[in-house]
Amino acid sequence: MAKGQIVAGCLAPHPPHLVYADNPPQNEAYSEGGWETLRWGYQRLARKLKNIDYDAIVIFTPHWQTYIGTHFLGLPKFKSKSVDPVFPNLFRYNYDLTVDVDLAQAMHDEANAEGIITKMMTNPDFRVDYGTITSCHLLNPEWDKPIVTISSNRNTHYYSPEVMVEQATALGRACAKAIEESGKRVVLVASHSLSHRHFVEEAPLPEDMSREHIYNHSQYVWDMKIIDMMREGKSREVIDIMPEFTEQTIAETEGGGLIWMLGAMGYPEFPAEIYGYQSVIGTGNVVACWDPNDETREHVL
Ligand code: 2X7
Ligand code: FE2
Repeated sequence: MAKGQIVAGCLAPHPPHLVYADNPPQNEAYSEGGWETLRWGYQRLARKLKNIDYDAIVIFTPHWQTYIGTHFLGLPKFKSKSVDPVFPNLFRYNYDLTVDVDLAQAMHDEANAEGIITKMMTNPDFRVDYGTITSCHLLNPEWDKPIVTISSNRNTHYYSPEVMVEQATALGRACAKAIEESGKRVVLVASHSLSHRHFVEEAPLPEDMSREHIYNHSQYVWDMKIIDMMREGKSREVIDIMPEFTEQTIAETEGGGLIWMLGAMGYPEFPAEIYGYQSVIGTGNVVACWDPNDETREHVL
């Protein structure tokens, strides 16, 4: 059997606004659009993924927060309605998704061997978080690939951003090993924004783009710094600076997604493809992809 491999790594933010703005049949709310810079970027990345041969999407989400250990979706099917607790007006999404349980179990076992406390989620009534649904919907609206969702243990808050770097790195190493041994071709997804200060009052019409803007210049400067480093292939430096970035911008990197993904990919030294940057309720969001294949990697933006 050929060794499995990571065929792409995506940084895929999950403001539910982006699904709301797309008006897919699964979502109950109706919008007049909005946030096109991000949505068109996502559409371009989704087209790229269609041309890559892969077996499963593995996604790490900060909105499935676990306080004891790291959990993995552990049943072949999950079907329910995902409602954003903060924006139920925008996001009530009926999902029916398939899980690659073998891959989830292999990652669980390897993580366990690394000394990480782990658990398989086998409650059929478990409601999948909106981070998973939003990023997966935007990257693969057809939902024609099985997924594995990995929860975010609250290391940053229990301990510190430095402990998060250590734990998420160990988890990335374990997942990479499980993928290699599985023989599968896998797309990794870190589902989160960058800087995360946001508005505290919603516009009367959420998709009114005259109300959307960067919330705080310092946060914007930090985001641009991180994105420049991604473009320059400095992923190790991105991780080195992550504790400070996370503290200064209360970034959603606190959940560990990017650390996990770049660690699993062996800290790529090639440039990330950048598909778009835009604020959503003032938070900083970039859609980016690390394509390890020299022949298909593009300079997008
Ligand atoms: O979860 C989110 C987010 N990360 C960013 C923006 C808006 C809403 O929800
Ligand atoms: Fe979020």
